[in-house]
Amino acid sequence: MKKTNVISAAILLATSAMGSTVHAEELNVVCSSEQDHCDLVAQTFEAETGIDVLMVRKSTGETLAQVRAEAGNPKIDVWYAGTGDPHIIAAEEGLTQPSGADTSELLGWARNMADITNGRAIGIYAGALGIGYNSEILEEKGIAPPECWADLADPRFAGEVQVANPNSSGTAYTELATFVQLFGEDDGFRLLGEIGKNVNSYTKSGSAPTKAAARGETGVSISFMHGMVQQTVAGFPIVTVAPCEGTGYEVGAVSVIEGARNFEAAQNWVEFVLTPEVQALAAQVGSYQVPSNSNSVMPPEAPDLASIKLIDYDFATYGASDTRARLLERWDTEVGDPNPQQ
Ligand code: S7P
Repeated sequence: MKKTNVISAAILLATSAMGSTVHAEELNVVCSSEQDHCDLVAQTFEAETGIDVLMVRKSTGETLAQVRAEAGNPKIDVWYAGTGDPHIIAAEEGLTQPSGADTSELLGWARNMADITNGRAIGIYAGALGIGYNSEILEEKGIAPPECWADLADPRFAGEVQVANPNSSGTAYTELATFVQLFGEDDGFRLLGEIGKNVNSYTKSGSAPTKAAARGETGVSISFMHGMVQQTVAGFPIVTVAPCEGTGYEVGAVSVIEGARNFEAAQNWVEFVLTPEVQALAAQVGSYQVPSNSNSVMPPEAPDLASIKLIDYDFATYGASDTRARLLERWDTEVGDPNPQQ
């Protein structure tokens, strides 16, 4: 079957499973994955349904801020992709609503996201957090590569580490929550502060540090491993490290906004992005997360989560509004970004 036919069949199934046909002609989406991943999914959805997609790309923390600001009068219908914690927070705050999508084909971690949020957020992919380094830069400077999170606090990495700001970035919030779960809260913050002395810039978006490392602008990045693999596949000298202490991971999610003006189209979007065929599109543009549909093709480039020492990430706790607010406040006070980006 040709790819478009497969996707058409998936859409047909998705819409008929909901017992509805497509009436809306417009859908407003904020997408928190990479721009080309967002564009490909939106274009495919438009081609299959005839619904116009108006989409902007925003980091996860920024999207949560927008959804909160627009509560009661939302301009967005769907929040697609981005780390799960802020999606869980939006659900907890009543800012999103259940889509009614069928989750029976999804892997356990994706259904867990739906369970925690009473169907308001559903897992679409997973990815582990790691360390990336530019092997040419480190070799040129005679710096021994990192193997562990704790290595990044070593003075040999002075000015060489780049990571995003957890206020705007879901990736960096995953890092913060991972450190707290791995090392305990006080020691986790202590280590974040020590690494902070080596940080040259806190970026707004979570994937920016690895792109900067690929361009040779920084020696080391902290981000999701699939973004590092993307740069390696593209030919850059980026090496991906699974930190020796273990690491955390994200479950990327999709949510329908409470009060969405185009609810039916939003439901169609959710069904669409849960299909194996649409999830498999991501790898075409170098997005190598692990797809949540058990029938989707696993990109061979995707980091093998089973071979990485993963913590049992506590999504219910770290995806709680008060936990995030408290940890971010502590991060601002004890770690902090001396030059916050607007
Ligand atoms: O690039 C894809 C990805 O790593 O980005 C998402 C991330 O949450 C969005 O970026 P921010 O850190 O800027 O919020 C991940 O969900 C996704 O895997």
